[in-house]
Amino acid sequence: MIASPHPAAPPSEQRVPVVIIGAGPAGLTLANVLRDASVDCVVLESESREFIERRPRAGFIEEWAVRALERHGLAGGLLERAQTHTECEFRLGGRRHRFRYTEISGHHHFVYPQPLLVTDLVREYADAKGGDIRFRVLDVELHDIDTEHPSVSYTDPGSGERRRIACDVIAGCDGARGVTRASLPPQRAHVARLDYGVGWLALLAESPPSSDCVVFGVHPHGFAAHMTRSPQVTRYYLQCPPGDDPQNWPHERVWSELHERLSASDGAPLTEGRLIEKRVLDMHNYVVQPMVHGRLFLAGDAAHLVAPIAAKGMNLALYDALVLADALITYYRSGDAAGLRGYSAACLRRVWEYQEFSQWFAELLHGPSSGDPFRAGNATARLRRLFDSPVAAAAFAESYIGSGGNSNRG
Ligand code: RFL
Repeated sequence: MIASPHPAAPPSEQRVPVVIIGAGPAGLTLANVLRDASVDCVVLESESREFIERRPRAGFIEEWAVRALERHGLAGGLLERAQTHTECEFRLGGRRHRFRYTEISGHHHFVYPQPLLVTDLVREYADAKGGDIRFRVLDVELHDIDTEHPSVSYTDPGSGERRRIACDVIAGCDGARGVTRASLPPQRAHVARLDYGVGWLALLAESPPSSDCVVFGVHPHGFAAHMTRSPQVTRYYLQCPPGDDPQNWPHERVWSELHERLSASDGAPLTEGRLIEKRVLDMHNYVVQPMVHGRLFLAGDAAHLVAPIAAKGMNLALYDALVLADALITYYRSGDAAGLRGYSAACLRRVWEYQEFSQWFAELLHGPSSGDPFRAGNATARLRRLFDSPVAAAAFAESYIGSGGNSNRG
């Protein structure tokens, strides 16, 4: 793998060791770590800098991931501004059940909106380190990924000219709807997929949090959740039919269902606010196996999607990026390609741990409203066990905070 020396690139063509497609958490983390190790790379991003620095998404980052970013000097803003969360709460039958996972596991979550993390990572890579990142590129295409001479071409948004970059490795970090996964030959792309058959209405409300922790509402109408994002903005979810139209959920209906599904006799009422994001996500997961095809290394959502049930996707994206960065740096320093050969297996182990937990957790949340008394009974037993059995509680805490299984990356 990656053994033979490259011919010089034709003059019209640029050449770098690594082309990274996508400037999300995975691509930007990889780019920063490679740049620190003097492994040259170019990042190609289809959106503008302003757009990616505002795109709302994740908020919950696991402690191991923050510590790994910190070791690479990438957690300054996060450590300064993030909140920490140590507990979550389940509400059902009008009662609150606190789950103190930090007390059990010794680890906590950091809450830091994804756009802030992306802003920090772009600033560090492009402004502080002078890294090459090209925004608003069009029509990215991958070439010869099965050969020792892969390349990436794209249309320059300013000149309209087609450009080509020859490289050793392409890192496919372009998310769930990118071009890299779609470039895999169909006979080589083994995609394992799970559809939950439910939708989630993902909401961002311009209102302060109504609880000091994540609240999961388990209700016969469907699941609901409250998650802090910042002192001014709160994320809410409402289970809905898959493919539902967000227009079916006007302000009054959203708040009435949230009040109903998150009600607790001894809980503070929700603070309502203007809904600034309202979209329906059809809950599904997928995993591409293996995550490497020739010279194309997939990372993050390009390789696997975990429905945001247990807030895992960005954490996995960071994990992949750190494993890939380690493997590439070792390869360029010593010629040792073992890390690159082991990349897919190393990542997939954690990916499947997180997928399994997400599915288990989804059933706990969705079972009671499934209309199937057997699933509802099982889900209730699952939830009760968390509060009745210290062993079950410890297992849940470990998976929820993501501290178990593989060794964590530095
Ligand atoms: P991203 O963040 O999607 O970044 C991919 C980048 O690639 C660009 N791109 C292209 N660039 C060039 N050419 C092309 N053809 C391209 N096509 C796309 C895109 O513009 C983009 O900039 O992928 P990455 O880096 O793998 O990161 C994954 C995470 O973004 C994702 O897993 C999380 O947001 C998932 N997620 C959560 N994860 C957590 O760990 N904790 C959470 O609390 C959490 N909450 C969430 C979430 C995802 C959500 N949605 C929207 C599905 C909450 C929500 C509502």
